[in-house]
Amino acid sequence: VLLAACGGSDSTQGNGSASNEGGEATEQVDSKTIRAGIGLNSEHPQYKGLEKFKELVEERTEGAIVVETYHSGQLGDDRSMMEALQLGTQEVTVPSTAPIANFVSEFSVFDFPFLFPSSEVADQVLDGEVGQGFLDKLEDQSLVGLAYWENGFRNLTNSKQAVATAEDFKGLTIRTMENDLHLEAFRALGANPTPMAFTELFTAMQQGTVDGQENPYATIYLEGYYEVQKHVSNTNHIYSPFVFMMSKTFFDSLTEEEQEIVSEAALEAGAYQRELNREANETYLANLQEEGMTYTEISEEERQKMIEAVQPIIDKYAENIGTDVVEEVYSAIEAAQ
Ligand code: TK8
Repeated sequence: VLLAACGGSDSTQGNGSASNEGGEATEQVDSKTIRAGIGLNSEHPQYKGLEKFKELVEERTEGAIVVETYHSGQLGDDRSMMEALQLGTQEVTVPSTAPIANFVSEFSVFDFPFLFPSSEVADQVLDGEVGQGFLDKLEDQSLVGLAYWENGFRNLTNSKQAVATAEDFKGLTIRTMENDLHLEAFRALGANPTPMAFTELFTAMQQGTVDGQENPYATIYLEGYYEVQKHVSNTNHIYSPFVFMMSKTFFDSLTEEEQEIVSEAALEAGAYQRELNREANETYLANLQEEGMTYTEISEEERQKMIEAVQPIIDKYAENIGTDVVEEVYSAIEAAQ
């Protein structure tokens, strides 16, 4: 694009009309473009975080990097967007860790049921050395992990029956993320799990292909699942982190200064996103009830039964991932408490 005297007039000569310096006026302004896509809609804190990232990057690079934001799976689902990053046809996405495990299997550890006791503990583990170690593993997959954001604690909804006990999972057809650990954990609970991309979920519930799903309250409310689901329980069975990642091809094409700017912006936008997300996950349970959903609390006793039901799956995956890696995560969680 040839631009004569564009926005950056303060950095050029004072009376910068197009006529006084041909060289300047016809200089090619090739700003680099980041296409950043996510699965959730524009009301979700995930998108607010992306908008914050855009604002920070465009301001700090003075427009040398332009960020285009896409929500609601406009560019694809978590898996296909990661593939696009690998191919270099998309620059940024922010998937849940569950689909990431299909690229780097160790990521499954973060999806161990009942692993993190709180968001704050998760922050410490993910933002510390252990979390960084996992981000580094993405590089082999041509992906650069820049920050952990938050999806949050997942809760079960369905259209059939209020779920109060471990027994109540029996017979429910539940959509899970595309991740074997999730699949096996729900099977162990007695449910009938069906892995599916997030982008297909609403229709699947609407058409009754699945009875239920599990996601944090923010997603359940902001995606309007109360329109097609009747019951919600605070199963809090898995804490889902998001990973803000960039195409390695693109990251490597940036100057060192630009790399620092995008890295810092991903972290800062992430801190903002986490804050909004926690507020949202706290607020929206009430909204779901206002919309007519029944709410059932899981007793400590029943949660314990759920923990026992999934323990063999956790043990199996711990062995597959490597007990040393898993132990590292466990000790970091302990140290954070
Ligand atoms: C959004 C997904 C979603 C996740 C899921 O792209 O698939 O259920 O919880 O929020 O990452």
